[in-house]
Amino acid sequence: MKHLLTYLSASVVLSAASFSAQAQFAKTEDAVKYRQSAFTLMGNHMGRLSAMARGQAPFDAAKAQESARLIETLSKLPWEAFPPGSKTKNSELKGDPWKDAAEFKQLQDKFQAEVVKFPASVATVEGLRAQLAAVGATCKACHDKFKE
Ligand code: ASC
Repeated sequence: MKHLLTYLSASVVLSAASFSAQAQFAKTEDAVKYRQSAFTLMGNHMGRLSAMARGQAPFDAAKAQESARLIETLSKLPWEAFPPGSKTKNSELKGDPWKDAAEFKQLQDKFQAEVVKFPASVATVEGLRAQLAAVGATCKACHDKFKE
């Protein structure tokens, strides 16, 4: 019994180790889905904020802050889900973010630098408009280079 338990706990440790060695995704398509899920959710919340900024939805500071905080959290997720070569037919990638890794990282950093200011900037509709434009510009800079 003791040997069995030792064996079982060793296997759990080993499979956990091999899971992390494969970087969190068993298949390339899992990584693509993971990063696209994060982008889809960010896009949804950017859309809610954009509707308030344009007056298509009533401005609500609490809702705006909730969306801004979610975008801040979600903005951290996609980047580990770009394993080398994960340009698939579903991936909407253009260019080569692995060859141009420094530029890809710089575009992510600029995006995150604006996103961290988001929650504090949406207390007024003017603040929301200004920071939505700043964040959107960093989305666009990366999309222009790397998104189909
Ligand atoms: C958004 C959104 C994007 C970016 C991009 C900025 O609101 O969903 O993908 O801003 O359109 O140009």
